[in-house]
Amino acid sequence: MNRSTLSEQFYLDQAKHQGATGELSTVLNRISLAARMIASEIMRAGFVGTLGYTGTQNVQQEDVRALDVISNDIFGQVFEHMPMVSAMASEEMEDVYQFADDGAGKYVITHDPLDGSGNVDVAGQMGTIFGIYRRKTQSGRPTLDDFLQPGKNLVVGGYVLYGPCTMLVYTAGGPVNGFTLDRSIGTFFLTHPEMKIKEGEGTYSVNEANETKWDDKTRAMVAKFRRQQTACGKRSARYAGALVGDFHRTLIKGGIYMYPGETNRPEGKLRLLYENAPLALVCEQAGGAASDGRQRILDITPTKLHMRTPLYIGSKGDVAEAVRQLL
Ligand code: FBP
Repeated sequence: MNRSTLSEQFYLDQAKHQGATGELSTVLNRISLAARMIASEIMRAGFVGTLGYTGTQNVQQEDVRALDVISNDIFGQVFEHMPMVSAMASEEMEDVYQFADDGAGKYVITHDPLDGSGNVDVAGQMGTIFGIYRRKTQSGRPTLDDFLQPGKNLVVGGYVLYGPCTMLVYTAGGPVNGFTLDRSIGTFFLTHPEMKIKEGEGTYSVNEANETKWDDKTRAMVAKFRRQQTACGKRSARYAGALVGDFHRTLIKGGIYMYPGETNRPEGKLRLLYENAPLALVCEQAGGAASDGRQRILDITPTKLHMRTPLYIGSKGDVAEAVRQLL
C-alpha cells in the first residue's frame, strides 16, 4: 500500500484542486489533531482513572462521563485561537460556544465529541462526529442563526472511529475518503480512497429492545428486516451501540442503520446538527441515502441546536425499502 498520502498533504492537495484558500485544510488538520488526542485519552482511560461518570448531566439529560468532558474540552483547545473558526456547537454544551478571538472566522463547527460513550467501560467502539458550516452572518460575532442550517449547506461532514484502529472519514462535498492512524508515528494515512457504499447486501442495525416504544408500522417494518421479508433480501443483524461504529460498518458492508421515532418521542434520540446531518452527507456522497422516515435528512433545517430526528441511513435500496414500509 502506498503510504505516501499523508492526511495533511491530502487536505492541501484537495484545497489546491478546489482553488480554495487552504483555510479548510487547516481546520481539517485541527480535527485530526483532536482525533489523535481523544484516541490517546480513550486508550489510557483505564490507567489514569477517567473511566466512569462525572456525577453531572448534560443538556440531553444524559449522565456525563469523564471522557465526554475531556473530548469536548479537546475540541475547545484545538480551535481556540483558530481565526477561521468563530464558534462551535456540541452535544455536551447547551449553547453555542464562541471562541475568544474577534469572532470574524467564516466557519462554525458542530460536533458530538464522543459518540457511543456508553461503550467506554466495555472497551467498545466509540466515535466523534463533526460538521463544518460557512457562517450565514458575514460580520460581527457568530449567532445561533449560523448553526440553524440544513445539512445540504455543510462544507464538510465526517467522523472519527475509535476501535481496533482509529479512522478519520470525511467528505468536503466531493468523494468520501478514509484515513487510518498509524499510532507509532501519530499520523493519518489515506487507506480508503473514494469510499462507495455497497448496494444489495449488508446488515440491518437497530436496537430491537426499543420495539415496545415504536408504533405498529415501525415494528412491522423492523420485523420484516429481521425475518428477511423485505425487498432487500437477506440482512444479518448487527448493533454496536455506537452510531459511528454501526454507520462505519454500514458504509463498508452496505445495509441500513435505523434509530426510529418512538410513540412518546416521535423525534427519536439522535441529534440532527452534530450526529445525523454530517453522517448523511458522508452517506450520500458515498452513493447512499439518509432519511428521517419522511424526508431527506440533508433538507431538514434545524429549529433549535439540539433538535432530534429519526434516522434511516445506509444503502439507497435499504433506506427506500424502510421508508416505503413506513408509509
Ligand atoms: P451519544 O453516545 O453521543 O449520546 O449517542 C447516542 C448513541 O449512543 C449512539 O451512538 C447509539 O447508536 C445510540 O445512542 C444507542 O442508543 P440505544 O442505547 O437506545 O440503542
